[in-house]
Amino acid sequence: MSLMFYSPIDDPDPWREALGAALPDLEFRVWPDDGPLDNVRYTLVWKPPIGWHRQFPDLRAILSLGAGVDAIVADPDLPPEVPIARLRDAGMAQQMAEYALYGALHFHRRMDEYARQQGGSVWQPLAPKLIGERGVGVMGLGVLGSAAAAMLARTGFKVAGWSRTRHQLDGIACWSGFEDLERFLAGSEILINFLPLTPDTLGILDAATLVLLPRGACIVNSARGAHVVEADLLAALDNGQIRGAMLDVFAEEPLPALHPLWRHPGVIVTPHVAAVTIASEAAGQVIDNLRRLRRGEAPVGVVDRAAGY
Ligand code: NDP
Ligand code: OXD
Repeated sequence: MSLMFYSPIDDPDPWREALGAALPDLEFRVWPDDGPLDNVRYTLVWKPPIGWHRQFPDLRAILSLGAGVDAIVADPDLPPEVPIARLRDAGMAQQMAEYALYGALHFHRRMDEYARQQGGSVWQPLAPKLIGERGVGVMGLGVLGSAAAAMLARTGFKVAGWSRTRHQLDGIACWSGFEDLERFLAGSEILINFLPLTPDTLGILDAATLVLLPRGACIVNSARGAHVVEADLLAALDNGQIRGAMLDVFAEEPLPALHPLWRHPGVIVTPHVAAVTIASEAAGQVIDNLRRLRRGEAPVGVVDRAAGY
């Protein structure tokens, strides 16, 4: 019985070591290899190619190396009965909250504007705003969004959150559903995205929604590039509707060298590092799920295929 590891970015060695120590009778294999395909019971994957899972006739579960599973569920050939389990936090919530806090403080304290002033040797104090009056909107109040929202609220920001179903979180004004989106966006001077990429959220930040933010709002996108219609964001940056954007994720990754977002003065680019899967933090969750599966139990963090996350 074996587990097949596939990732274009993750080093398999710490995973082989951790899983080998905890489950010595489970063969750990790294794609591509020339072993038999019919004894692969589990896969541990990041961005597997479409159609890749089809080759394992006796697959029992797909374990994601990430929190987001859009690249896995995009495969129309996945066997419907095979559960997909995603990582829940696994060391990412703290990293994500730090990224969000950094972005929120950067724009709240007008560091983007001071950086531009510095380029022209301009010494010009700008009006401050009290942190408790600065509206920060958190899109997605799941594992990562709720951790970030809590950290932002503890820091003193006026935090609102938006999710599919209604949440109740201390110190955070909670909105839900598309019927609340306009009111949520209207109070978001800094908007931070933690949504999963699903058919409902694809392109959610486009000209029609960006215009609902207060004029001069700033955006932090640490979820998925395809949430943002990049041409609409560039237009909103150019016309001043959006003052600045800190972007970790892009429709095409790596961001192509000639893409205008690289050079836009209002944009900070980071290379999909807001929250990274660290094997030493995440392996315990994967091992726990493999033990559950081998006992015939459902894994933790099963993706709702109909909802897409
Ligand atoms: P969760 O599934 O825990 O949370 C998702 C949240 O989004 C939930 O609150 C959910 O609402 C909400 N949501 C889903 N669909 C809608 C919708 N149509 N309208 C409104 N709200 C919606 O995910 P995580 O917090 O673990 O992860 C979020 C995303 O972060 C991942 O999917 C991934 O894309 C991204 N990510 C990015 C990383 C990076 O380094 N850049 C690293 C890790 C993750 P409800 O609570 O009602 O279900
Ligand atoms: C994830 C990611 O989804 O790193 O975990 O983007």
